Amino acid sequence: MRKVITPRNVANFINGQYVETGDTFDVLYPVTGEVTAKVHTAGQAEVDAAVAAARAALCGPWGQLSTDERIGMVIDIANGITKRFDDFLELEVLDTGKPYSVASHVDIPRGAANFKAFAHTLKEHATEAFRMDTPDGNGALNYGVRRPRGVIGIISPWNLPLLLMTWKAGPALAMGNTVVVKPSEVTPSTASLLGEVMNEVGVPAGVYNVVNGFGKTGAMITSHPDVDGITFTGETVTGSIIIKATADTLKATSMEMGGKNAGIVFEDADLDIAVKELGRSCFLNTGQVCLGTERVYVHESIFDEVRDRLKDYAENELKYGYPDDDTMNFGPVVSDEHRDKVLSYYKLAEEEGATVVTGGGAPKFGDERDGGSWVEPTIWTGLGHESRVATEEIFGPAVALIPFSDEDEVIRLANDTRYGLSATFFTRDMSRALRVAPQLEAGIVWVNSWFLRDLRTSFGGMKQSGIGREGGVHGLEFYTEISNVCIKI
Ligand code: NAD
Ligand code: 6OD
Repeated sequence: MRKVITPRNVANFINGQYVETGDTFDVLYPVTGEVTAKVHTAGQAEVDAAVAAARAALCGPWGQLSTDERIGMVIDIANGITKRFDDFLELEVLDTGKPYSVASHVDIPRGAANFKAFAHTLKEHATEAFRMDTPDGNGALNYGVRRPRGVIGIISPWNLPLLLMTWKAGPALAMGNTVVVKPSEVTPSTASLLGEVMNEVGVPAGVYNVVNGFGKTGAMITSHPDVDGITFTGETVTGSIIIKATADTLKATSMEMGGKNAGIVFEDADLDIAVKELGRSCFLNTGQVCLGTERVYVHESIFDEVRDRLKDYAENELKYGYPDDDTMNFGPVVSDEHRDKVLSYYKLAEEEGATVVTGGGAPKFGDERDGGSWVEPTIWTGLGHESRVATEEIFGPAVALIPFSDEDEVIRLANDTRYGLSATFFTRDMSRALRVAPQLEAGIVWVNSWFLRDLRTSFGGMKQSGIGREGGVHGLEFYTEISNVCIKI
């Protein structure tokens, strides 16, 4: 159903209070293009205040909590999100235009889970200890001590706004840090709302801060002398700028960036599973998932069948509509700017000689949705492995199908990219699964599935898709500092 939209104010959240600056920009509802929010831009004064609050909070009541008390508070944050589930859901849908069916199953539950999953991590993982020999025969004992890194700057993107911000804020707070968050300018609302939950559950002022704005505001955090670490998710180009910006103040960085993830369908695959999982990996969230698949190598013997079945999936399983329509599972992309980028690749694909199997344009509704940011799910054949469309990240609901003939060849093709975030392949042959998986140059490999996440596992990209790993115990490396204590006996 069409929503009646009254634009909201989205304020910064600094030292436990909402701060408006009067310098606002608009967020548009991608379903129709209407203004849904006016966002108060943070300037240097607000960023300085947020960082100062975060630094002071490290030594205040937050820093004095026992580990068990902090774990309890982090679990309260998770429960606080669940209690306000519908409020988070509504704002995420207004900012992104995604279907409720997607946001209620993916974004908001993971927002809460990201706090629960890391609540106990620091407590449950022993640090190292080594006894060493010394010339006097008495020896010495070395043991590691972990402490929070300090003030963490979180710079997050728009595709899964709450999920990807809390993926960093969850472990950061669980391990005793304080944070200054700069959400995407396109989707700032849920990060701001989380400030209310922090106050409701009694998180001390200054522990969680949000500053809004464009890259310029983000740059004030990445170059700030009082920020100890930057964790970033976004485009590779932005990541490179951020790494340079952190050099003068020598900050630790954790970088999760772009991808051009490969899918592979071997000739022995269960095609029911392959088509269903590839349908999700190419089109879920309108193709705006960093782990999604934009190039699928299909064994030549089953190429036509896979092409036809994926076409059927795109044309019959994906349904446009208003976000609250229960049968709807395919929304707009996040903005007109992003729609134009995706459509430029649709045009380029034809220039590069693609055959359009389905889609290739923008839908027309004949109603107010024609003011929104919609594109069609699109499948191409006939593109070369080295075409721009098959090598550059589109970040939309579009996939190139490319035939291959043998295993070594397809491993080489899958790895022939500057990226290395994820890969997903389909086979019934367990020996092949075990043989191929470790040869794929990707931080995350799925076999006969996609986006099946256990938060205890490592997460991150190789090559230009990322530096560092988060998730489970791996987050300890970034969110804590280890000191070695050596005691001579
Ligand atoms: P983006 O890089 O444009 O923006 C990400 C964030 O960086 C935003 O908050 C933005 O305001 C901020 N920013 C921009 N310039 C900055 C600067 N100079 N200094 C500091 N901050 C700055 O990315 P996006 O368009 O929001 O997100 C889409 C991209 O994110 C895609 O490339 C996608 O692959 C990637 N992504 C990666 C992962 C992962 O886990 N590897 C997850 C999700 C998205
Ligand atoms: O599942 C996760 O933990 C995660 N960080 C997913 C990222 C998805 C990218 O769009």
